[in-house]
Amino acid sequence: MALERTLSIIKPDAVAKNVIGEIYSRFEKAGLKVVAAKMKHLSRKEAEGFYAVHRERPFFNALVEFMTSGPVMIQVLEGENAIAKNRELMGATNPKEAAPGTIRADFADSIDANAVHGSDAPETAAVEIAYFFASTEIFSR
Ligand code: RTP
Ligand code: MG
Repeated sequence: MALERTLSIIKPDAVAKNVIGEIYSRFEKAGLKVVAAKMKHLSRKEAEGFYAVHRERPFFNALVEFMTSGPVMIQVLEGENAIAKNRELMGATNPKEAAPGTIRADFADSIDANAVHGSDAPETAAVEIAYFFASTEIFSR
């Protein structure tokens, strides 16, 4: 098993619901460590750049609108199998399909307002982490 890093974002809906701590607690209980974190209100440009892979998708505008609607909490998680482990904790993209006990099942309202983001592969994790954090802002433990 590999020690990995992944980028996690607590989206505006979950920040507004005041569940940052509850979500961090799930990361910690699963053995994931928060090794970098910042709260930020994304500009349109930042959100568009972050989700550039989805540029041509029909939901792109709604996604950017939503991601810029309020502050987000951005963190790097580190641990064994961090990428898959985080995706497991998050649950399916659509909260209606998310397994009971997952973050999206418990805190998400819709496929747009779905509480969290998590990198989906080692390559995207590396790009997404570098998008928000300088290496001096990450504290491996
Ligand atoms: P994320 O990137 O945010 O972690 O979510 P994900 O991997 O589970 O889903 P992805 O396919 O990467 O889509 C990114 C975000 O776009 C919104 N979406 N809307 N209306 C739709 O059909 C639709 N599909 C995706 C979701 O908010 C999703 O998190
Ligand atoms: Mg994705």
